[in-house]
Amino acid sequence: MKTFHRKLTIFIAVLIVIVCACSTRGPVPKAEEKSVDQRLPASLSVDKDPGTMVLIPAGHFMMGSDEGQEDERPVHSVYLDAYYIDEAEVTCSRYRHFLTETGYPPHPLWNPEHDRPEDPVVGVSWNDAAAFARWAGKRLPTEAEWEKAARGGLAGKKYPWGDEIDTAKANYDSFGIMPVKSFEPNGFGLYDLAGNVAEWCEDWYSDIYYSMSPGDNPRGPQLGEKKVVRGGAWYNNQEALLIANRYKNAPDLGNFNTGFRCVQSVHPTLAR
Ligand SMILES: [Ca+2]
Ligand SMILES: [Ca+2]
Repeated sequence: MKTFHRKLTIFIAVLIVIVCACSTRGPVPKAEEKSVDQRLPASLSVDKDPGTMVLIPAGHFMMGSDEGQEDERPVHSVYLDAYYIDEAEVTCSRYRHFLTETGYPPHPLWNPEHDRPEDPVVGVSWNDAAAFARWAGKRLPTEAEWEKAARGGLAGKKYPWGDEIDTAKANYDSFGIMPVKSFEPNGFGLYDLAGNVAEWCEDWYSDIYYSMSPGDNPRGPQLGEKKVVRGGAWYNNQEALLIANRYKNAPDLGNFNTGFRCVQSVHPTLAR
């Protein structure tokens, strides 16, 4: 009888352990996806170009707008792997460092006597921006990476902070460039996605790309004539600053309105 009682006690104990183990198991795939991002540092900077980069977690977002221009339609779901993006536009100070280190030829609008160090660099062609990014061990953002970053974790909003805009929120309708980070950051801690200087993206531009875009880490059309430019600039009106607004320019041309920021893919060793 004693033996029977002992066996019964052991059986109940084992049963309790099994029940507890089962009840503490959460939804496994979701928990695993989250834990990869949780192991990554929230921000980092690289030695060559020590501007702060912010982690944008892996996941889906809705890209485009059904209320904007034809090339912003249709709104479609896009999944992106985690990546890091510069919190600010590349400054004159950062660009000067690149020129000094590499001997890369300065663009025609480069004017070190008059350029303030914390102003975003302008006058850079897409080729110049891509050369800077390569040197820094970074790259230009895909159009989807730029838009996800600009949305700051909000869904379906017109601007990086919401639907209303005024000149206390961004540099537009103004008389010139302002130092980076002159306005509040968005929900991801990123500055000046809307306004100040427009920003080069990696992708070739196509007005019909959204109707054929892959849903998983889209990289733009294979070929094109112009590169995507996003975010609007200091001289633009508020319509140009809409997150979904798409613009483009020839890759060998620079102007007074366009600069860039860089991204970096999550290094496999960091994600482990
Ligand atoms: Ca900008
Ligand atoms: Ca447009």
